[in-house]
Amino acid sequence: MATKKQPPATGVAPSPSHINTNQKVEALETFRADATNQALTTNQGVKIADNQNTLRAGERGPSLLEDFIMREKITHFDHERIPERIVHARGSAAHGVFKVYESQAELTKAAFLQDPSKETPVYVRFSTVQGSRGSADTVRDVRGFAVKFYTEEGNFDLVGNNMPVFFIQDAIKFPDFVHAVKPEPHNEMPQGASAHDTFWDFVSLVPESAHMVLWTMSDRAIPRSLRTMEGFGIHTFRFVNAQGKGRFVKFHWRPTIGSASLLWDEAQKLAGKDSDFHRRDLWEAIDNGDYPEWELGVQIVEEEDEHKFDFDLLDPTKIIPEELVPLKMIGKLTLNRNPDNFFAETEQVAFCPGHIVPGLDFTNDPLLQGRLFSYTDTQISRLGGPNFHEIPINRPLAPLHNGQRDAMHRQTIDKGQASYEPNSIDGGWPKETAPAAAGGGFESYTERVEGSKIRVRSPSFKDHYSQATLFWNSMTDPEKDHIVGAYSFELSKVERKPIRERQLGILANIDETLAARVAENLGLPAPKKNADADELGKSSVTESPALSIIAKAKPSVKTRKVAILAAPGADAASIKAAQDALKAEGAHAKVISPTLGSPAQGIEADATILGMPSIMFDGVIVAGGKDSAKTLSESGDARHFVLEAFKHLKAIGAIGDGEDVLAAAHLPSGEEGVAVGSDAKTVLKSFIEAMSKHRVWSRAQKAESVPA
Ligand code: HDE
Repeated sequence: MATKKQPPATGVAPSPSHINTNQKVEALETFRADATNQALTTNQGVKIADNQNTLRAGERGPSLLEDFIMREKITHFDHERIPERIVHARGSAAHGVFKVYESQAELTKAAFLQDPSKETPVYVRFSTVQGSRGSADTVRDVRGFAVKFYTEEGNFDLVGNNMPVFFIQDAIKFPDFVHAVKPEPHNEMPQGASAHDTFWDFVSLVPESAHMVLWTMSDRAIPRSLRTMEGFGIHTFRFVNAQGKGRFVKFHWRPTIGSASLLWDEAQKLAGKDSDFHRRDLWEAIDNGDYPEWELGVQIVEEEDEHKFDFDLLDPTKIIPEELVPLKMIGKLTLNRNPDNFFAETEQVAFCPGHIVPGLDFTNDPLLQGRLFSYTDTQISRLGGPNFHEIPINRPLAPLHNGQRDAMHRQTIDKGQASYEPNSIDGGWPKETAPAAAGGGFESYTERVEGSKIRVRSPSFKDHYSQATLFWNSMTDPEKDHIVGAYSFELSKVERKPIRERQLGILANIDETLAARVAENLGLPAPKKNADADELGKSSVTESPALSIIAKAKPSVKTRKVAILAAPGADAASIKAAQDALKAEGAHAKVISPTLGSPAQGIEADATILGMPSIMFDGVIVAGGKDSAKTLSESGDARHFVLEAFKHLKAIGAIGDGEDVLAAAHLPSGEEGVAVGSDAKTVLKSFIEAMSKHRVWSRAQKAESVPA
C-alpha cells in the first residue's frame, strides 16, 4: 500500500506572500497558444495536409461522411457562441496592476492593501448595461466598471459602475428593471437605448429610481472615453482589520486624467460612424503606452456613526456626499496590457461581488445581498457549469484546494482518495484554517442581527428625492442644459402620454424648474411637487461640486486627439509645427485629408475626412497652404468637418491660409476657442489652451444655431 502524507503538527501551508503581474502572465502562459511556425492540426493533434477541400467521391461527387477533419471543424464552429451576459453584454477589458500607496493595516488586514512595494495583477472589464454584445459603445447608459484583483489571498472582485447609486433598492426588483430597460419583447427594439415606453413606464412607477435616472440623463451616461470615467462600488462594504475592528467603506475610482463626456449629438453619430469608439480608444491608449490610471479612494464611516446621516448607509440609491465624509486616496490602478484574445479573456471573465478576501466583508444592503447569489448562478449557464473558476482568466493565483469534484469541463486532475473533510485517508488534507492564527482564512465579521422574518422596506429607505435634488443643484449650467435635453429627448420617444406625465411628476419632486423645462419641450403643463414629506426627505448637504464633471475638470490635453486638416498643397511646416506642439503636450495628432496620400512634402495622410469625421477628435487644426485651403474650402465634407467641431464646442485652430476654410464654412469669427493667424506658434498656443478645458462651454448658445 502506498504511504500517505502525514500532516504537520499544526497549521497549513501559508499562501505565497508575493504575487506579481509576471506571475499572472506566466500563469496564463500555460494556456496561451502561438501558432507561429506550427503546422495546422486537428484538435487531436493530427497534421492537416489539405484545408481547402472536403473529402469527396470523385472530382464532382458527393462529400463523404468519413471526412473527420471537415466534421470536427464544422462541429466546433457550430458551437462557437456562448450565451451573452444578460446585462453588461457589451464590454472591453484590459490587464493591469494595482498598488497601494501605504499600508492600510489600521483599516483592513487585506494583504493586497498592506505593502506599497507589492503589485497586485488585475483584469478590468468596462461595459454598457442594456445593449447586446454587438451594440454600440456610445449609447446613453450606465457603464460597468468591474475589477478582478488576483491577490495572494484569493480573488477580490470589485464589481462596480460609473455611477455611485442604483435604480432600485432591493434585488427582487432587478429582473423587472432589466426587462423594462432591455429592447421591448414584442419587436426587440430599441437596441441599447432607454428611450422607449417600457423603461419610462417602470421608472415612472418606481420613485426610488429617481436619483439614478437623473444620473443616467446626465453627462455621466455618455463618457468621452472609458479612461475618463469614474468608478464606484456603490454599496457600503466593510473593512475589517487584524484586531477584528470593522468599519464601513465606500469605494471610488478616480481617473488621473480627469473626467470628460461626449455631447449627445456626438454620441449618437459615433454610434453609427464608429460603434467601437470606446473599445478602440482603450485599446489604442494602451498600445500607445498612454496607460489609463485610476486612484482608488475610500470613504470610511466608523460603526458608531452608522445612524448619524440623513439617509441609510444600506440604501444603494444614496451617496455619502464628500462634504460629509471626504475621500481618502489609498492606491493606484494602471491598465498596461491589452488582452491576447477577446473571447478567452474578456468574454469568459466571470465577476462576482461575493469574491472577497479576508479584511473585507459585506453589509446588509438588500441589493448587494441579492447580487451575492446572482453572479455565480448566471455563470453556470453562461460558462457551462460550475467549473468556470478553472478558465485561465478566472483562476486565482492563490493556491486552491477543496473537495469539490467533477462537473462539466473539469480541468484539474485531483489526486488522492478523499474528497471530503474531515478525512483520515488523505492525512486530513486540505484543512480549514480557523482560528485565524493558524492560516489566515476568511472569517465573517460578527454582526449582531435580530428581528422578525418579514418582507418590508425599512422606513429609512423612504426618501427618494433629496439626493436627486442635491445632484441637480450641483450641476453647472451646461450640465443642467444637457439633463433637460436628455429627459426631453427620451420622453419625446415615449408613445404613451400618461407615462410622460407621470415622469414629469417625478421630476417636479426633484426640482420644479427641471420639470417645467422638460414639460415645455414635451408640450405638457408643468406639474408641482406632489410627494409627501417623507418621500421628499431632506439632505443636509445642498450642493456638492464633486458631483459635477465640469466643475472639477483639470485642464490638460494629455492623450486628447486632434485632427490636422490638410489637402494637397498644404504647408508642411505648419503641419509639423502642430504635430510637434501637440506631441510635447502628450496629445495625439492625425493628418486628415480628402483622400489618402501625401498632402504635403514628407507628410502622409492618416485617414480621410469621411473615414475619421471630426466627432472622433477633441480639436481641429486647419493646416496652412493656399492650394490646400482652396480645396478644403470647396469641399462640403471639409466645411462640415470644421462646422461640426464648432457645434460640438471644440477648440479650432487655423494656420495661415487655413483661415479661409473657416470663412468658407461661415464660422462666426472672433469666437472663443477659435485661434487663427499666420504665426503657427501663437495659434497653437491658444489652441492648446482652449482644448485643455475640453470644450468651449461659453459657445454653447451660438453653437445651437449651427446645423447638426
Ligand atoms: Fe450586476 N449583474 N446585478 N450590477 N453587474 C451582472 O453577472 C445583478 C448591479 C455589474 O464585466 C450579471 O456575470 C443583480 C449593481 C457589472 O462581466 C448578473 C443585481 C451593480 C456587471 C448581474 C445587479 C452591478 C454586472 C450579468 C441587483 C453596480 C458586468 C452577467 C441585485 C454595483 C460584469 C454577469 C462583467 C453583471 C446581476 C445590480 C454591476 C445577471 C441581480 C448595483 C459591472 O449576474
